[in-house]
Amino acid sequence: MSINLSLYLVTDSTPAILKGRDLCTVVEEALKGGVSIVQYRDKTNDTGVLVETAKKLHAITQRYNVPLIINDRVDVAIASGAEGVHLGQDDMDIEAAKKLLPGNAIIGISVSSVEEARRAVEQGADYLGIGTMFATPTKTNTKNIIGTAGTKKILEAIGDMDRKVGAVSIGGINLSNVQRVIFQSQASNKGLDGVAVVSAIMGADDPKSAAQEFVKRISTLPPFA
Ligand code: TZP
Ligand code: MG
Repeated sequence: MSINLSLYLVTDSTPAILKGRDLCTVVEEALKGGVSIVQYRDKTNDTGVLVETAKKLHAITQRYNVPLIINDRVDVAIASGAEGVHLGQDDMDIEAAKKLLPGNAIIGISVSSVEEARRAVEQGADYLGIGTMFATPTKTNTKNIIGTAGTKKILEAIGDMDRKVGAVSIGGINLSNVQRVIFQSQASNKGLDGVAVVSAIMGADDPKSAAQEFVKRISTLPPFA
């Protein structure tokens, strides 16, 4: 399966972001606006709600032919029929996840250093979520703010490995900085395949038009295949 990482929506179910709106409605608006992949990220609800919500989201993403990725939870990915998982450095390792998931599952992992990135590529990650780009109120317990300079170093290192792996940047990315993020992160041998966004789409008053604006601004990016 080729994965289009160009505009990667990460969900957030907190009241500050949803502002009384329904999660599925907000995600569907973002899909109408052109997000190319969706990650269900929910750090608060219990397992039953996670599976139920993941199934609802999956029914929607399938209509847009967009993969659904589940944050942290391999079990929820399997139970909901989602296309993949996104793991953190403290979650189940990639090799263990591969044993549980179907062979064609997409596995992504968060990395913030060259060492973490090299290890993830060696273990067969399909894509890396590289961050934290900029400090963000959405996730305040981030270890490392790496900026475009740190992101570029990671891209250079994985470009040198000459393996098929996607790369998205995450953290504080919005309509005002997205083009600079892409441009300044470009290494000699690899650029970003996309950007991951939470609040600038999920928290927008009009998530569809926010996504459309992102698509316009990143449309020069080649899709990851
Ligand atoms: N991982 C690193 S930063 C972040 C995650 C999940 C949150 C990014 O949110 P926003 O609102 O796009 O800055
Ligand atoms: Mg995690």
